[in-house]
Amino acid sequence: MVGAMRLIARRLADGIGMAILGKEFMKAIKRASCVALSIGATLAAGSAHAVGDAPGGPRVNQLNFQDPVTAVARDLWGLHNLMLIICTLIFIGVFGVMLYSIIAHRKSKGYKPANFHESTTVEIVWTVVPFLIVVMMALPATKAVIAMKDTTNADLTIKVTGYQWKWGYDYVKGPGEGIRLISTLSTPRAQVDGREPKTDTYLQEVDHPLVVPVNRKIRILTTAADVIHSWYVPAFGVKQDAFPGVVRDTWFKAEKIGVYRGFCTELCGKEHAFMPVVVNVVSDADYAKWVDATMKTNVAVVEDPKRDFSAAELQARGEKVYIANCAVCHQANGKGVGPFPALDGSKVVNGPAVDQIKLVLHGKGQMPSWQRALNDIDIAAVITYQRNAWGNHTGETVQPRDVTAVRAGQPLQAAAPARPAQQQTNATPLAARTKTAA
Ligand code: HEC
Ligand SMILES: [Cu+2]
Repeated sequence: MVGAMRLIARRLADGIGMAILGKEFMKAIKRASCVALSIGATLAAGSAHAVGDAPGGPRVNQLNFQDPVTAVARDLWGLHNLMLIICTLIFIGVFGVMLYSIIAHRKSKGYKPANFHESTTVEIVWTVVPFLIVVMMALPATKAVIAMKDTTNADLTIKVTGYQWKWGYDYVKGPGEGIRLISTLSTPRAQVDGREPKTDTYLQEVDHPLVVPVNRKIRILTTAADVIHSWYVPAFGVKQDAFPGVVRDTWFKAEKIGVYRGFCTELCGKEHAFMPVVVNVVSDADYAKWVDATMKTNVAVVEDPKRDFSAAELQARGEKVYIANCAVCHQANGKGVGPFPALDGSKVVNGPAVDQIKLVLHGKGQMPSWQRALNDIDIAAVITYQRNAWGNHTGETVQPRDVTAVRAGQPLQAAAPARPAQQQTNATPLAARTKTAA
């Protein structure tokens, strides 16, 4: 019965619609509703997939703030609740009086409205009462803001640099001084593309998390190398914009050992959603151990960009740098995709090395500049890798000091910049290079 009625109604609507809008338009509407239906079905299927709480991140269906682990985050939580209570009380008060007046003094009961103008008493009351409420709200809020800005007496100072699209961490003062980390998303692309099931830390995991000791005051200096980013860790109550050319600061003192997750909160381009923040809070002893181990392997501290690197070393390192930074656009197989050119067989990659170094350092069009995001060793390694990967067989290595030279605008050691015909020799063959170094 209902079905039949619905059918009639639809026929009627179709008829009217067609008369008014024409046949083509109705077809388009039907097609659109089909698409909407199938999107709905896909979403429903997706939500059937079990998702768990992200350890150190938000819980499933979490509505309130993340559990605070710093004094500032607790202050924020308290302020949030205080404001909510004040707003709720005002809401109940105002609407209570209003509803009561509307119902109790309604015209049908024979009430005659009062008809007065300018009551000084009322005007004073409705100025003074909100003023007191605002002061009541502003006092604790000001206290919290002042506490957030007090970055003095830090145990450890870390500079956080936002890059499109990763975070750089430089330990500039305190234990671990000199350590430099580049923190890149470690969720495999296959999960993003839906070829693999998503884990609970989907898009909230990185290769090198920031590591800090528990119960120590950590001062964070934020800056950016390209566009504005923002460093945000909800459990710490810390959110600080990172501007290119400007240094801002903030701090936190985590009171509980654990992993905490946040993200970039300033729309910074295409991969904005792919630069999470992960902070590992560890005990003093574990921190000392970590510093020790990291100092031994950390690029900036121990490795000397002036020394000669072996081809195998550069190749192995270059592959890692490539996968972490370049494969997004140029693809892991070097074949490129859409507007991103293939590097396999590319004229630039198989041409003079100096041109490739310049391009990677400075970027071009959609190709980002890497001069600040990667150090000279990484750039030399990734270029060496590209020149000898897939179908490219130049047999050449590019040494970190070549990159240093190009950065400084100097010619390469073996280069003869005055004679373009000799440009090909900019990249010394592997064998020759090894000999000159010996
Ligand atoms: C955001 C996408 C993107 C990323 C990430 C990226 N590139 Fe590129 N790359 C491009 C685009 C686009 C071009 C073409 C530039 C042009 O010619 O206008 C290009 C060109 C190149 C070329 C020249 C290829 C040719 O034949 O013209 C090289 C070499 C290169 N990129 C190396 C790298 C390296 C090394 C990395 C990683 C450190 C990297 N790219 C990361 C987008 C990207
Ligand atoms: Cu960002």
